[in-house]
Amino acid sequence: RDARMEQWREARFGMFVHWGLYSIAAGEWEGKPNKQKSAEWIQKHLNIPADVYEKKLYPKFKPKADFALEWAETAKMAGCRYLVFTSKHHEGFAMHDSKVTTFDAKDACGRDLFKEIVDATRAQGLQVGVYHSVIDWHHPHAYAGFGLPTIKGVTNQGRDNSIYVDYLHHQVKEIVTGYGPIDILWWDFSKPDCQGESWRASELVAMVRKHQPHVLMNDRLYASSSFMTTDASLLKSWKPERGDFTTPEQHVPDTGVEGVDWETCMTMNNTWGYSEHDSNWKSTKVLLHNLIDIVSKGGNYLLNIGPMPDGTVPPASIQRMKEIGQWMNVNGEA
Ligand code: FUL
Repeated sequence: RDARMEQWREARFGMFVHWGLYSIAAGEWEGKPNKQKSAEWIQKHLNIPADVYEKKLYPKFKPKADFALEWAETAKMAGCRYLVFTSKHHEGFAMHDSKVTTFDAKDACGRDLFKEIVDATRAQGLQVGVYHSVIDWHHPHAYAGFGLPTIKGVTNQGRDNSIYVDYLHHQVKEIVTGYGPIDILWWDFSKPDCQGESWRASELVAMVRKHQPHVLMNDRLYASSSFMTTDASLLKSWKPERGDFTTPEQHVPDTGVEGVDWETCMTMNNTWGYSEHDSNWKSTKVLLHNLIDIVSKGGNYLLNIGPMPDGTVPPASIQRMKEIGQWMNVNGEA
């Protein structure tokens, strides 16, 4: 494991990218702003049925040429050594060319965006990370106890989750066999009532390892509260059989813990997915302070950008990444 972890540990700083159909909604539905954080959750927050969501957003998905180059160049400019992008978020829309659904980029816009992103990332010399949601609000058989019934009129009645889990495994197999080496698989996420074998996790992990022996995986196929709290004792209770590293979310643990690899993921404003209603940007100074704090405690920092509907990186994010890069040029390691 240590040999596999080496590059990742040395990398220290990565760029996270949340981009999907939710980016088109941009934190608003029929003129109504989503008041909650996390614009990528709009479908759930505003109780939008999957077919209504698809009908409205899918036809509008028209990425610009070379958006992936812009992402990879932004990461490189900031001094990131890896990039993790959403191949599928909870909404269920897949960036790769999937043979088991038409709810994917290839069918929506005629392009395999997964390939475009992986190629651009590699071309900049960055490690490739894939965020893949095991939660799926689109698949008709998926249920997971993530409040699915809170979307009005949707219940788990008549759903056979094992059909969805087959689909999940199939899509992951397409990803790990179709695009060359993948460095990181970033699963998201589980809760006590749906975790581990609910996803047939051991089989899934074994299949991934067979095709990608060196890939690193986070621990979110298993429920864990460590990603929601600052208490380092939760890092201490972490169990390595859950994955290669753990993922405190939106915070920096009080201290690092010997033997536990961890990565803080964080937004620059309040949302992961793009929102026109969120301008609560952290300053570059705060972001750099976090980076230094994290690195000094032995962790990695995965800093998020939420591109606009056509893939353009918001100017406020570009500016911060640029300033971080300037600081890195003067103070960072070679
Ligand atoms: C969370 C997700 O629900 C958010 O939308 C985001 O992707 C974050 C990194 O993980 O658990």
